[in-house]
Amino acid sequence: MAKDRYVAAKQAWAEKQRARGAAPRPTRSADRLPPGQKLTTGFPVLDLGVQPEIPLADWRLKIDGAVERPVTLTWEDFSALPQVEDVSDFHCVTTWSKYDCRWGGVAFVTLYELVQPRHEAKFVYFTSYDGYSTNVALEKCLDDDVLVATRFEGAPVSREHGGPARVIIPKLYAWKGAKFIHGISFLPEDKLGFWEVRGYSNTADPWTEDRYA
Ligand SMILES: Nc1nc2c(c(=O)[nH]1)N[C@H]1C(S)=C(S)[C@@H](COP(=O)(O)O)O[C@H]1N2
Ligand SMILES: [Mo]
Repeated sequence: MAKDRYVAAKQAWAEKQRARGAAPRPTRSADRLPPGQKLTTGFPVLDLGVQPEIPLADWRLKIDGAVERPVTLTWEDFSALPQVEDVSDFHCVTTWSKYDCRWGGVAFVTLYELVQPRHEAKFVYFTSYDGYSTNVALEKCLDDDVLVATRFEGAPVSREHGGPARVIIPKLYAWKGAKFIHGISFLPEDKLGFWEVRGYSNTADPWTEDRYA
């Protein structure tokens, strides 16, 4: 199952990379705003009251758990991985949505490929430099629009928006995307994150208004 998703995502990424610059982006459907959401043109900031300052020389991304090859990446290591760019919509559970966010960074599937999760890995647990955490089913992370982003609209992701690097999972409410990312663990069993233990939905689908558990 995860393998099929993985292959499909790799294929979709290849197609997107090929199409970039060649063809204009197809017009999206008119009903792209999920129920109960309002469109914003600004970019609100949501955090736990801490915006950690992480010098790039000190930044690390540890990827471990049920994987064949756990790694701890430096900024240099991370920057040497294949970089992609993707435009997606952003939906916050507090009812604002932002269209056409252009993120750049490393596709989640690239990290998946790097560490080689074992077959028992079914969930992903993300941890951040500000003490935040969140959890997502592995198959949701393998969609072709999921990335660990270091760039927003062509510039480095700002500290308030989760720089140096943050996770983007466009199809889920944005609390599932950890800012200030520090660790990614592949787990056989699910483990609830910061908001998930505080009553937020574990699945977080904006299209079904799956806000609270
Ligand atoms: N590390 C960390 N990541 C986080 C959060 C946080 O408080 N800390 N808030 C989440 C929530 S609730 C949302 S809506 C988005 C907000 O991202 P933004 O501040 O760039 O709008 O980040 C998510 N990721
Ligand atoms: Mo949020």
